[in-house]
Amino acid sequence: MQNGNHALSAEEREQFWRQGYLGPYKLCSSEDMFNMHSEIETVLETAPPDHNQLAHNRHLDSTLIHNLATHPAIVKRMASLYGPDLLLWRTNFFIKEPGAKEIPWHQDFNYWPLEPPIIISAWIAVDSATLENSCLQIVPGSHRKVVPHVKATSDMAFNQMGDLGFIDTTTIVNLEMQPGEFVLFNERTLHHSEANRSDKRRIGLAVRVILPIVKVFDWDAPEHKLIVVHGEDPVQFNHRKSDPELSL
Ligand SMILES: O=C(O)CCC(=O)C(=O)O
Repeated sequence: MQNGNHALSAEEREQFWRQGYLGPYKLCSSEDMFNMHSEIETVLETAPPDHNQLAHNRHLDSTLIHNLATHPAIVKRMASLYGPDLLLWRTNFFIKEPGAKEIPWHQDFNYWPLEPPIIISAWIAVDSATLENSCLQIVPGSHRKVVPHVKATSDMAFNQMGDLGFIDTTTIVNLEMQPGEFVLFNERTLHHSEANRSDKRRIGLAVRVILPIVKVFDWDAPEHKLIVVHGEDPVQFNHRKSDPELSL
């Protein structure tokens, strides 16, 4: 994996506040990511110790996923934007096999029990993500407006979606990425991915990081714990895990 100075410039920070996203940046080479594939596939086929959701929170039991989610290329950039104290809340794999449904336009904070709802996500390309196999798409600047969410149509992968009457998709950015690249976006940045109409699988790993002042209300298993990934947790509003107990 890559090392180096990952602090963001003033210009990049300004771009994040203006556009609601940054990147793609490189976490590791495509070859390095390719070499992780078989272990990632093993993780996705192995039941986690404390819940049965194969695609969620595998950083809690897999050293590899933990190391990807907490890589300095991600965490240092997040700290450049949000200050030194950061907690890893969750990770989720988004696995889009050929034929997988569209993920509707949405703002993440609509779904999550966070108070205040401040969160930054990194989305890491495990497979190459192209327009053909339904890469992530975003609307730059959309984070400055709250969009109402409504019941999603049955062709969507989620139950709720942003109301299309409030979404201007004329300025979409297609976040095509090589394996090992990632982007950052915030809780209100509108994002989406088409149905996967190709014959190529597309896996992404989303990493959700909050500030210590953000309280997570009921969501995961009661025993779910957050991890300090940078700085410290001076307020201790959330259950924390001090040392990850990794088994895979
Ligand atoms: O991977 C996708 O297509 C959607 C990802 C997403 O909705 C997210 O990371 O919040």
